[in-house]
Amino acid sequence: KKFGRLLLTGAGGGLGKVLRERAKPWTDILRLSDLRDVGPAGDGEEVMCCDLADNASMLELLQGVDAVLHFGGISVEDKFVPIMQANILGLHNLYEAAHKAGVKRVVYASSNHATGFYRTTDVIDADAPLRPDGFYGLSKCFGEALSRYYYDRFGIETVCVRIGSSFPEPKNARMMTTWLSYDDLTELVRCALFAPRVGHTIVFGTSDNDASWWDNRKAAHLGFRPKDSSRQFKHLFPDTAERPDDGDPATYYMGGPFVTAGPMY
Ligand code: NAI
Ligand code: 15L
Repeated sequence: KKFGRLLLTGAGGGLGKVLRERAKPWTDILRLSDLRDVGPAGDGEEVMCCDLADNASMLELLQGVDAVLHFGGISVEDKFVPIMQANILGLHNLYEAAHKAGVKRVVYASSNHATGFYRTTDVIDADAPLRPDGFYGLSKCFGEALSRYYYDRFGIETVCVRIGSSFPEPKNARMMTTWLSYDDLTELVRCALFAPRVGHTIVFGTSDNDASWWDNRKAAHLGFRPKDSSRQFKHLFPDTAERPDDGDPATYYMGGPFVTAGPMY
């Protein structure tokens, strides 16, 4: 199966660039959007740059779209107002426009920071109560609740991917647990897009790392099987298995440095 037109938001960002390369086989036309310039449209691409917070532009952006990979927005802790614009108002604009355009499915880049205030000694699944670690995490909680509402009200399916840390390689000891390789990200997004029935699903996005805080059994219907593991980078962070509780909240909360970054006023 292939989509006619797939929209990728955040196409100029770290993960957007990865998916721009890899989403081509899934669609006849890949529509790219971002606030920043994403360069000219290549083969099978369309470029329509706009601000997620601009409702009129978003109505245009979603026209003719079958499914959405929503990777745009503020991706780190920030002051409330910019987060509200991009990630809260932006999410509302996206789903209102998606509903009007008859979009069937959205893959939403949520974040582990929706549950960042759990302890690193806990193991949680998709039904654990939300415990955001800042305004950014709160905005992801809003996106998860909003997408739940649009499924219950209008039947738009969404897979909320609570991405751990998706970078070429783990950057610190915490990321040995949270790392999601680009190949596994691609496979997870593919599963989220093409699994027959997803309703409203929450899945944690990590590779098959030796340590994990997250139990994905409730997302088994996606059929996602990670192939990579942070194990290959063990030499970079040899003391990962026994990270001492040194009294630093960035060590004992899952959200790591995001817990200590905020609140920002
Ligand atoms: P990024 O910051 O590199 O990319 C986000 C893109 O969104 C940027 O190109 C930015 O210009 C665009 N953007 C920001 N505000 C916008 C607005 N108002 N209107 C339109 N576009 C706007 O972030 P990255 O790492 O690529 O993450 C992509 C998504 O995945 C984000 O939603 C982020 O929260 C989420 N995520 C990423 C993780 C990671 O490890 N990379 C971990 C957890 C979640
Ligand atoms: C996120 O949500 C961020 O978008 C990303 O930049 C990483 O810092 C990641 O979480 C993380 O928790 O490592």
